[in-house]
Amino acid sequence: MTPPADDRTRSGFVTFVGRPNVGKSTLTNALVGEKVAITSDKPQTTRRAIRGIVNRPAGQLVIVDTPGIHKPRTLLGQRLNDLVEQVLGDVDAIGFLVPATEKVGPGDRRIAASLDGYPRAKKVAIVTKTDIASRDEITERLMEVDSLREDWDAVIPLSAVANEQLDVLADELLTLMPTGPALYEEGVVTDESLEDRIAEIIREAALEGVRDELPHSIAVTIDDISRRDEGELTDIYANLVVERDSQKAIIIGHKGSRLAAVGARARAQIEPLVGTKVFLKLHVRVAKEWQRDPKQLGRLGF
Ligand SMILES: Nc1nc2c(ncn2[C@@H]2O[C@H](COP(=O)(O)OP(=O)(O)OP(=O)(O)O)[C@@H](O)[C@H]2O)c(=O)[nH]1
Ligand SMILES: [Mg+2]
Repeated sequence: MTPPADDRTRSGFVTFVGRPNVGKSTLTNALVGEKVAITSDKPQTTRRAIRGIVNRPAGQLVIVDTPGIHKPRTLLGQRLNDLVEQVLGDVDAIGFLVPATEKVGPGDRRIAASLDGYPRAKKVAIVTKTDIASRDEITERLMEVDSLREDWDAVIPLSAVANEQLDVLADELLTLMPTGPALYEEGVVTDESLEDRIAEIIREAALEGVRDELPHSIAVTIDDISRRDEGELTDIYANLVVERDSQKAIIIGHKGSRLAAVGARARAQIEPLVGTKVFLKLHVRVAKEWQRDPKQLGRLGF
């Protein structure tokens, strides 16, 4: 069979936006079918614009997962919001996410209204987390979201965790894309570098079980990745960066127990990614108030 001509397939860029923690990254991963973006129950997990590629018979979606939009309290927060704005200016469609379990609030309204600034992009409202919402909640949320804008191309309820209605969303988004050939080769799921993916996996492991301000204070850098033992082992030297000495003590834990658990969790995910056994050496480093310091932010890639 000959593949369909380019003018019969569609391809383009979609970004998911919404408050922190609404499920943008979880949805990105579910559509891609592989974890390309880390997720957590802490707000502001995503700090980069991460591309996930979705291939379907009718075409290709390049999903750009973005940080949650919030009232910034640090320079980092400001830069993350700016990043979202930049991405929004470039995409063919915007998926605006609201969880079925929470009433639409001022933050959601502000984000929905800000989409006026992107007249070229198609707009789809997505009510997420339907697996943990009641029927009444879902209906109420669909109505609330529907009334936020007049120009939704679609309003779709779904669950990324329970895999409900994901095909409906993917099909709808594809119909909104321009015609054209695939933008990434088949088999490619993201254009994130291996180093960045590893750093993110370590950060995700470090986010588990920490509270309050600490999740925001954690950053990860990689010093070195190298193979040894005829390529059967990968050595990874990484830094867990925090903002204060007190946080360093928490991250390390009693006799290093917390840090060891973080390393074990991260390694379990890194090994299948690199395809070898991994020796992971984590070093905890303090960069005072890095979230507010332009120089430090630059060094950490923001
Ligand atoms: N039950 C349920 N939980 C979900 C669903 N989608 C996301 N979650 C959970 O919601 C939390 C936040 O998910 P993320 O995907 O990290 O949210 P996000 O919008 O990317 O968050 P930021 O990157 O911080 O802006 C995690 O604990 C997810 O497991 C869903 O469809 N159902
Ligand atoms: Mg995210």
